[in-house]
Amino acid sequence: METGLDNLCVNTIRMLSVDCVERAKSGHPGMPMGAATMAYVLWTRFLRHNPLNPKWPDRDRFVLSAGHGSMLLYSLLHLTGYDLPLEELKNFRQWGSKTPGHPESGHTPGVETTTGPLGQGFANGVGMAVAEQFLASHFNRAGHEIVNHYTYGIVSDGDLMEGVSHEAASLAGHLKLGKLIYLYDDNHITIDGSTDLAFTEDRAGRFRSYGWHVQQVDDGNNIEAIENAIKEAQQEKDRPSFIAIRTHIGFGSPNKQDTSSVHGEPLGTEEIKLTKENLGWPLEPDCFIPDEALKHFRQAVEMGEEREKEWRDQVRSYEKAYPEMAKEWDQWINNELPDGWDSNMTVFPSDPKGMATRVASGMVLNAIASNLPNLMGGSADLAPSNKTLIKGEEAFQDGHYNGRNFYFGVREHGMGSILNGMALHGGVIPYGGTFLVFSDYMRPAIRLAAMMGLKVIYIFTHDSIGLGEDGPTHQPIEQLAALRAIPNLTVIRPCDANETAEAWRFALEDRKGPVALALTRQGVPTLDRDKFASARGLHRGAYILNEAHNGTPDLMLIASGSEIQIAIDASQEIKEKGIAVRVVSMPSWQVFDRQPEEYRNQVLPHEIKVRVAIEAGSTQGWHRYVGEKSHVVGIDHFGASAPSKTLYEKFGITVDRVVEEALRLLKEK
Ligand SMILES: Cc1ncc(C[n+]2csc(CCOP(=O)(O)OP(=O)(O)O)c2C)c(N)n1
Repeated sequence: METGLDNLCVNTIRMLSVDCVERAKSGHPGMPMGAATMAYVLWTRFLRHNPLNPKWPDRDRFVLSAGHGSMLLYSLLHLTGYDLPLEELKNFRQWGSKTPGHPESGHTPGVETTTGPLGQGFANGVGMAVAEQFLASHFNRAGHEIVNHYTYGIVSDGDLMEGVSHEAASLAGHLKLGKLIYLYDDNHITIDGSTDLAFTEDRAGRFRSYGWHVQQVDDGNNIEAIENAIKEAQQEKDRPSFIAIRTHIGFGSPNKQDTSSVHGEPLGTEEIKLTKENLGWPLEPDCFIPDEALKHFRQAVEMGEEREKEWRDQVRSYEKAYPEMAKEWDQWINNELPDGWDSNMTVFPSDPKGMATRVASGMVLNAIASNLPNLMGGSADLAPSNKTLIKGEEAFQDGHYNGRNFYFGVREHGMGSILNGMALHGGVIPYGGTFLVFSDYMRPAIRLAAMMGLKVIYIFTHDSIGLGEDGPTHQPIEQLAALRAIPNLTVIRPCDANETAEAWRFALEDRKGPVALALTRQGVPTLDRDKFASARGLHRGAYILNEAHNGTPDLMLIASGSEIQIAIDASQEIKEKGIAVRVVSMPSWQVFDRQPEEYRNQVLPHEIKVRVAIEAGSTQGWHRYVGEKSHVVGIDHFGASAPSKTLYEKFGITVDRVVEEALRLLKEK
C-alpha cells in the first residue's frame, strides 16, 4: 500500500537527483526521476545490505546498469546511510568527489560495479549470480546457508539494445540463474528520441524465449504492483527474472517528462521550479531531504547491522561444524592463495622440439587447479584450442553449480563482462579463453576489468601468424599493441613452456588487475635453462636470456613469445662473426615498465644503441624499447592464409632478416 511517506521518499530521490545534476550543470536527471519508485521499493523493502559494511560478503548485489543515471544510485546510497555525505552529492561530477559522472566501483562505497558503457552492468550481474551459485553450491550445507543472496539490477532500453546483454541474458536463461532479478526501466526513450525509432522488438517475448521469468508492471509508480512483482520474482527459483516496468522518464517535469531532453542535461531553473510545484515539493532549499524521509531510509542501517549480525552468527556455527570449509571460505573471500598453492607447478624439461605455449598453459592450469578449487572458467567455445578445460571437473550447469568448467558459448563479449561480474562478486578466480584476435570482441569488458583492477585471467591463444592456414581473419596483428595500450592490463607473451608456468604464477599472485596471456598455437622449443637464464626472469617483464660472453654487447636482440627462438638463432650467427650480442626475452612490457630504473638500465643499457626487436605483430610501440635508429622486425599489414612457416618467410620474420638488419645497423653506427 502506498502511503504519504512512500510518496515523500520517492520524491526525495527524484528531487535530490534533479538538484545535484543542476548544481553540476551536467548529468542525467530523467532516468532517476522515472525509476525512483522501483528503486525505492527495491532498496527499502527487499535489498539485504549493510550500509555500514558495504563489503559484507553475503549482501545482495545491486547493479545500476544504466550508469548514466548515477545520481539515482548516489541518492540511494546517501539516504540509506552509506559513507557518502550530502556534501559529496552536492559535488556531483567534480574533481576529487566521491560522485563521479558514472558509478565507479572501488571509488564510492556501495557501488558494486563500474557502469556507464551500456550493457556491461547487465552482464556483470549475470557473472555475480554465477559466482553466488558456485559459492553456495560449494559451501552451503543443510542448515548452514552462508551464501544466500540475490543479484538485482536496474536495466534500461540502452542496456537491452546492446549486444552484450543478449549474450549474457541468453546464458543466464540457459543456466537458470534463479536469484538474478532485473527491473527494466521501460520508458520508451533514449537520447535520440522514442524507442520507436530503432527498438521495436517484443522485449518481454525476447526474455521469455531466453528462458527468463517475465512480468510486466504497467504503472511504474505503483508501489504495490512493483513490490508484488519482486516478491514473485524471488519465489521463482529456476529462472532469472525480468520485470518490465512502464515508467516515464523525467517523471514530474511538466514540459520534459517523456522526452529525450531530460537526457544529459539539467532540467534548468525554470523547469525545476515547475517540477517542484507539480510534485508539491518546497522550492528551497535545494537538495532538500525531509526528516521523515531520511529517518525512513536510514532504517537500512539498523536493519543491515542486524542482518549482518545474524549472518555472522551463522558463520560462527558453520565454523564449528565445518572448520576446514570455514577456513577455505575465509581464504576465498579475502582473495588469498592457500600456502603451497603452487606446489604442483609444472617444471618443463628442456626439449628442442618443445610444445606450444597454449599446451603448456593447459598443463599448468591442470597442475595448479587441484590446489586452487576456486579457480574457475572456460572458453568462448574454443576449449579444445585454448586448453582451458580442467580435467576431471564438472561443467557449471543448472543442477551442477559446483562445476568449475564454464561454457560461455560463442559469446566473447558476454564472457568478458561475466568474468568481471564473477571477479567483482569475489570468492572466485575467473579465467576465460578465446583466440587472441577475438580479444577485440571483448575489449569493452577488458577495459573495464583494467579500470576496476579486477583479478581476471585471459587465455588468448593462436597469438600470431604462426596459427597459419586460418588466414588473416584469424591472425592477430594489432591485438598485442591494442591490449598493451589499455592501462592497468598486464599482457604477457611467454616464449616457452617454463615462461608460461611463470606467467600463470604471475597472473595468480599479481593483485593489481587483469592479466592477458598471449599463447602460441604452434610448438616452440622448451629452452635449456642451464644454458639460458631462469624463466623466473619473467616476473621482471624482461630479462637477459643469453648474455654476450665475448665481451660487452655490441648489440641486443629483444623478442617475445615464439620469436625468441629466431632471436636465439640469429644471435648464434652473429656471434660467429665475432660480434658480442645479448638476447633479451621480453614477455611483458607493463611488468618491465614497473621495475626500478636501475634494473631497466641493466637489461637495456643506454650504451647499447644497436637493437633489433622481433615480434610477429604490429611494430607499434616497440620503438620505445629499441630507440629510433634501431629496427623492429614485425608485421604492419594483415596476414594471409598459408602454412605458418611460409608466412614467417614471406613476411620476413626470419633469422636471415634479423641478422641482416643487425649487421646493417652495426655498419651504420
Ligand atoms: C555503450 C554505450 N553507448 C552509448 C552510450 C551513450 N548513452 C548514454 S545514455 C544513452 C541512451 C540511454 O537510453 P536508455 O538506456 O533508454 O536510458 P534512459 O533513456 O532511460 O535514461 C546513450 C546512448 C553509452 N553510455 N554506452
